[in-house]
Amino acid sequence: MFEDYGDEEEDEEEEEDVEDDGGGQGDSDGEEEVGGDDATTTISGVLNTLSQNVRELSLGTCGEVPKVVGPLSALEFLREYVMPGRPCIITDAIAHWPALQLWSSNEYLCSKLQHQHISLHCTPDGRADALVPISPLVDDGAGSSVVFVSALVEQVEFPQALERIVGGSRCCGCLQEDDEVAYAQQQNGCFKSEYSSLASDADAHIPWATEALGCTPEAVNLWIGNQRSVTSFHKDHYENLYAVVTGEKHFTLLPPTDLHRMYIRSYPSAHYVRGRSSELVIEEDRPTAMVPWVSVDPFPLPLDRKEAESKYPLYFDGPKPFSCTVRAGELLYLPSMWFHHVRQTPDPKGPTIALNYWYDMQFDIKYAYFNLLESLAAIV
Ligand SMILES: O=C(O)CCC(=O)C(=O)O
Repeated sequence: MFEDYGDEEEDEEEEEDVEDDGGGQGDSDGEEEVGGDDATTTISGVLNTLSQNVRELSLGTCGEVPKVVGPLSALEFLREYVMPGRPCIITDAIAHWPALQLWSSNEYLCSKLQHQHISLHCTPDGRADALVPISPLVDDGAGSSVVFVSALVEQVEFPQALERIVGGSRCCGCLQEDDEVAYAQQQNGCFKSEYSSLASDADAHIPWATEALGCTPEAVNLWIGNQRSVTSFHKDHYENLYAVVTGEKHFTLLPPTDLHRMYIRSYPSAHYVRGRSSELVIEEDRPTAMVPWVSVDPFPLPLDRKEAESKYPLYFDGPKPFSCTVRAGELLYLPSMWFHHVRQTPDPKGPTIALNYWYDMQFDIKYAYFNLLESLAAIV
């Protein structure tokens, strides 16, 4: 996720270009009108019109993600979903996986992965790769600033990792609000490496998707989390087939044509480290690096809601996002470049477990249009 918005140099260049054009981010007064109404004469008006047209012509305006019975034929998948870039939930596509029965048993998982070390992503509150306000060490009068923080990744033997994820290390066996949150979410094709002993429980690829997309997956990732693990809004340069095996995942989705509603800004990058009492503390990256990231949190705390609405009106006052819950046994097709924010509800007996297949996207004319959009959105 981290590198999805391009490298720093490119972003610095983009910002310089914006300044050269005389337009600052968030300054719509500088926009030039060319005559006619706002929907066709200002950049933000044109972007809103594009987003609305795409909904009306292709995606639908109700914000629902269609559910279809699988497995799909390669042709139907390509024609109905991949080419128009429309998400869908496919039922009955993974019903044959032994994982659907086996992975709701923590004992089974621990026996298969008894001595296996896995990468565990640790945060104080479940928000990895997310924006966090920090207070300066010295009060310079500027108040707090916001940094982009990555999780601390620890190598832990699977049985201990699972215990930390589900909160079993507590005497009552349940997670407390002030516990740190552990999320197994290594995104480097970990299913084939860290979890190779589970390989026979699920397919190595989704056959009709492989046929439609003309390649095997670039990465297959396993996700094991709890109700406090949240993935902040971002997009990926992959076609994503996301299978839920236990529990439920709640997706909030926006199409690439809503980019201007995401308020992408550059933030200093930071990471969590262990402090003196082994608590997680934020350390800014040195040398300083800036990460372009979506500013919008779609679910602010009730106390912060008003402020969020006034800072990000294009998001909160605009068309509602597409949202869906993907249940155990279902497969979500998440088209490349769609913004997604993910929450989860665990299985009553254990964590939420999902397996996702990232297929390379086509870097074609749609991608070129998206880059154009990115440049335009930076001006408004
Ligand atoms: O399941 C999650 O927490 C995030 C999934 C995601 O971002 C992805 O599959 O690209």
